Parts: sequence; C-alpha cells; structure tokens
Amino acid sequence: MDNLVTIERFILDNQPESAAGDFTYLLYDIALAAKAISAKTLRAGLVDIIGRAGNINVQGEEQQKLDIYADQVIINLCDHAGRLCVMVSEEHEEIITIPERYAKGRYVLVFDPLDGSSNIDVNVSTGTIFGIYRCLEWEERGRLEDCLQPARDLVAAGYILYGTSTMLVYSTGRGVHEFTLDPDLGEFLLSDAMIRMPTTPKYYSTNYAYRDKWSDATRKYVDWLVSGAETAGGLSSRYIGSLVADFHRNLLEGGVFLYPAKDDNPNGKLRLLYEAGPLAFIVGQAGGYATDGRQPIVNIQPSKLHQRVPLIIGDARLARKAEEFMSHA
Ligand code: AFP
Repeated sequence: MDNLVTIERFILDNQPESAAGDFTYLLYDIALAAKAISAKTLRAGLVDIIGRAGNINVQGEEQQKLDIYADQVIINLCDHAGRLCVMVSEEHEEIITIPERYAKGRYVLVFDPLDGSSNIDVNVSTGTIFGIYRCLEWEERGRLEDCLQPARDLVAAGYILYGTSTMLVYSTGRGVHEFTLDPDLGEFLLSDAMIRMPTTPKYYSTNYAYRDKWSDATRKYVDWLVSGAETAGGLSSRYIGSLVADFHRNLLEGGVFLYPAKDDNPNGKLRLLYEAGPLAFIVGQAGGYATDGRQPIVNIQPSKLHQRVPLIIGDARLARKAEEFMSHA
C-alpha cells in the first residue's frame, strides 16, 4: 500500500504553488464525476442485458440515457463550487452559465460527457473528454468568448476511458499521466506517468467504409499508411468507433487515428472544442501531433461551440505526413 499514489495526491504534489487551489479541486471534481459515471456505466450493461432477456430492469425503473446522466453528473459536481465561470457540453446547444446563486470561478470547462455512447448497448468502451481554459474576462459571467479558445491555450485536458478498467488520463502541459480506478478502494491510482508515444507506430485507425467519400488526397494518404512504405513491417488496422478508446490504444501502442472530411461532411464528424482540441493538447504532450490536414489542431481558433473538424491524430511523423498529402490536393 505504501507506493500507491492516488490522483488527489498526485495532483497536489505536481501543481505549482500558485495553482494548488481552485484548479486542483476542479480536477478532483472531475475525477469524482468519472467515478459516478463509471459506476453507472458498469450497471447499465447489466440492466441492458437483463432487460434484453425479457425481465424488468433491476430496480424496476426507467433507464435514463447514460449520456444525459453523465452530462448532469459533471454539471452538478462542477457548477456550485466557485471554480468555474462557464461550461460547454456536447449535450447543450448553448453555453452553460453558472447560476447566480453560486460564486463564479476563474476557469472554463468544456466536455463531451459520454462519447461513443452508441457502443454501450454492446458492451464496448466509451469515454468522457474534457478541457479546462482560463476565463478571459474576470468581471463578466459566462461569455461565449471565454469558451471559444484554441486548444494551445488549454490549462489542462484529459479523458476518462470506461473500458475493462476505468482510466483517467490528463495533462496540465507537463507530461501525460494515467490513473486506473481501483474498484475496491474507489480511488484512481497512478498507473503511468510522463507517457510518451512509442517511436515505432503499430496501428492506423479509420472507418474504411467511407473510402469512396474521402478526397483523393485522403485516399492516397490511407493507401500510403496501408502500404507500410515508411513504417517497418507495416501498420495493422484497428478501429473501435469510440474515439477515446481508439485514441488511448494508439497513444500507448503507437499509431494514427483519422476521421477526415467526407463528401457529405466536409468537416468530418468530430468536434473541435471538446473532442479534437483536448486530445490534440494531450497527444502533443506525449510527443505526438494532431492536424486537420492543413494546420495543427491546437492552433485553430474555434468560431462556434459545436464546430466540427477533420482530425488526424497520433504518431507525429504519420500525422505530419497527412499534411504533405493534403497540401498537394
Ligand atoms: P457515438 O457517440 O454516436 O457512438 O459516436 C462516436 C464518435 O463520435 C466517436 O467516438 C467515434 O470516433 C466516431 O463517432 C465514429 O464514427 P463512425 O461511426 O462514423 O465511424
């Protein structure tokens, strides 16, 4: 038990003096939300399986949609503690302001409460993605401008993976750290610190069924990945269809994920503010790179809350190569 490092202790030990206050507690709040969502996610599988066998659900209650539950848990745990000035969630059209009855804080929280939720019914991994910015204007309360910041200005970003274990991975711009939830202790314990992407990538991850809808440049790039022309032994294909799980595997094993533009969706599917941006910040901290095919994701100035962006993310050399292909388009 002596060398167990809980996320609380790690955050506290690794924050600069100046930050060991609101920001530290905001990360705690997110970790607590992660535990609640994880517990519900595990149970959802059970409820669904029993439900499918023709029985009433375990509590005899209507099952709430898990992404709505995750959204509410995060908001309820984070809105009243005086640490945030505004939030953005994938589940809300507009910004989420902090109610007047609560104190206003210095930070902005952007999040996707439960990404990949279509996977829950079949017991496949899902995830939460979050980013934290500084509020730009202290006097004001909950402005759109505070939310529309490029990912290079993130103070912290992270994700929670609800897989065979629940993991929380985050970065405050000083390396990427991974914690695994010990279900017996109910604590996130440090499982890997200062993660670096492997120098030899193993995987490419994309939904190949869209090949005919991609641009010529994307097709050529993916053909290049498949051919293994510049990667010893070639790459293998892995695609779960759950961004956090696909990203996490490639972060640890080496590889590149892409959700490019398509004929019917010129900006792809994924959202800049609370999906691509936070993951781009994290991958950069682990020695990787993320691009929309033309410019680094972290440099893109968002103009809308739910803006979509093509995303190529992972191994730095492989992701940069996409820019070469796409600049000739
Ligand atoms: P859902 O939340 O609808 O399951 O979508 C998941 C997701 O946003 C992301 O996690 C995946 O990478 C991507 O969509 C998969 O999309 P395709 O099914 O078009 O490949």
